[in-house]
Amino acid sequence: MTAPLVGVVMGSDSDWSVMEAASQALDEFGVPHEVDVVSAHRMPLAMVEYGSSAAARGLRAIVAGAGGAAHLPGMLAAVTPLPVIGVPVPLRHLDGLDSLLSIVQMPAGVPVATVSVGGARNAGLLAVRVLAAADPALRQRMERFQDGLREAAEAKGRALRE
Ligand code: RP5
Repeated sequence: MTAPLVGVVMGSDSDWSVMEAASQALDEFGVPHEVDVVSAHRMPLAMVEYGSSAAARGLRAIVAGAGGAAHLPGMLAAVTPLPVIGVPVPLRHLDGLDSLLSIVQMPAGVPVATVSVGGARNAGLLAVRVLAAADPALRQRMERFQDGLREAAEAKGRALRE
């Protein structure tokens, strides 16, 4: 089995229906990754251990999703030098605004790259770009993917004009 390069973690298994899209994006680009529940509030010591050992275990980026008082991405960023991409998971109340603000308003010095509410697919794609910066073959796959986006948009324009 190939060693994972990205960790996709979430505060609860109830986040999986949103976070699955990050894992799918990584699969599309053939990026080996691991998936786990790492709760900042319910298992704080395991969360610190996960973050502080991530780089030494060979991970190059972490995608972390959480909802409500969404402290997981920020706390991981506090204990790892790796790039952390935060996904605000929308819950039943407040439409994910609480999750977004909990993740995005980090103090200077401890960055979290925050995607849109529910934007797990973009988080996965951003992790691919992080890896692609030092991997020409992966960068080429990303360029082909972007070509596909452009071609699809152009085709829609053509269809409207016809
Ligand atoms: C957060 O609390 C999790 O990330 C999840 O979004 C939310 C609710 O968790 P459950 O009560 O569904 O386990 O920490």
